[in-house]
Amino acid sequence: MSGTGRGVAVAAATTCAAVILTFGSGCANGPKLHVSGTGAPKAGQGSASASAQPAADGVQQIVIDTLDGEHFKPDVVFAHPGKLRITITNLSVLPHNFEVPTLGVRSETIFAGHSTTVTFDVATAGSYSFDCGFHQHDGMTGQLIVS
Ligand SMILES: [Cu+2]
Repeated sequence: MSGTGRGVAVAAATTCAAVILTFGSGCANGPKLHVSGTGAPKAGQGSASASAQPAADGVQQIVIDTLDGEHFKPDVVFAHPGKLRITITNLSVLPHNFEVPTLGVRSETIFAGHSTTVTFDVATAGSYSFDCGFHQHDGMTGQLIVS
């Protein structure tokens, strides 16, 4: 089921925010798991950057919040080549999703108060744009920077 080493593998799992607790149970970094918002916000945009961190199972992971005003936070995510697990938590009232078009990644729709996790492999360093398929035209975009 892992699909490691062969292109892009996408797995999605849905729960209501409880998925964060699941991750936390096996993570030595506990309180640091929720790393969104560690960057410096830009005026008027709420822009922030954060780095994916290895979980107990060695997979890089990060939590991205979707906020009112059609923003991702963080909207600049740093990671290293390899497997990446992203949990998107929808803190806004609108439904959102998470897409990395150039990697063929697209989460299911995430409704208010819910979370979804996508896991995929990024083999090549580079800058990958991500977006919400519903609101990308409203500027709900971000950058995944793999180096
Ligand atoms: Cu959206």
